[in-house]
Amino acid sequence: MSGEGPTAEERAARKLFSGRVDFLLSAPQLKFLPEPTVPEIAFCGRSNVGKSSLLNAITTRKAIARASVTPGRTQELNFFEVGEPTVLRLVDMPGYGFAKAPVKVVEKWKNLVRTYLKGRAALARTLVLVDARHGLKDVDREMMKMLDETAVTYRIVLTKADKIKASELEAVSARVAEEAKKHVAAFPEMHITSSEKGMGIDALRTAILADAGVSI
Ligand SMILES: Nc1nc2c(ncn2[C@@H]2O[C@H](COP(=O)(O)OP(=O)(O)OP(=O)(O)O)[C@@H](O)[C@H]2O)c(=O)[nH]1
Ligand SMILES: [Mg+2]
Repeated sequence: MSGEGPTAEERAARKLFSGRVDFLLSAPQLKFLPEPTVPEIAFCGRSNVGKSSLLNAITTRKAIARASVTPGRTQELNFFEVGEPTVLRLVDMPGYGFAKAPVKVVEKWKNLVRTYLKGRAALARTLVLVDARHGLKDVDREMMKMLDETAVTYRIVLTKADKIKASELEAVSARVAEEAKKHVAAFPEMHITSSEKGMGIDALRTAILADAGVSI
């Protein structure tokens, strides 16, 4: 990382996300989804990949989204509103690929997520989080395939970058980027982040605002 400070745009984005962020609602079923009044950005990824932590880092909060040590805790679509008045919503999705989840729970999750991702007009962008230590797993590929069939493009976000050496990080990101090329709906540009260290968060905030069409 260079020693340069944040750009004016990144500072403005940080200011917006440090301002009003409120938990709106938790939707365990489609009928509980809020009216699609503002653009939404969805956070998808394997259980324990760091979705809630990333949402906390983006909003400069410690625990607005529950970050758990128990994998698979987020079972609903959790909506957070940003801005005063609200300019966009962040959606914390349930994690997939949790081996211990009962089949019925997995089926319910798949149906909820698939229907939301395929049919949500307000969905501006999906972020697919991938653990930097592990790279893409088959469940991620399955998710990406499903997203390729939706009208919404997605950004791949590597998480927990602080947990591996720079050389390994380079190798994993090169592999993931190469594979992402084969997915029609994947953005060519990848994000490398650490919620713990704040790495890549400034850039991701401005990307989210651009995706949501929010000018700052
Ligand atoms: N070192 C490090 N740990 C992280 C980072 N992000 C998340 N973690 C840890 O990883 C674990 C899971 O993080 P969560 O944010 O709860 O993951 P999640 O994807 O929301 O998990 P589910 O909601 O259960 O699917 C927690 O113990 C976090 O503290 C990171 O950037 N660096
Ligand atoms: Mg979570």
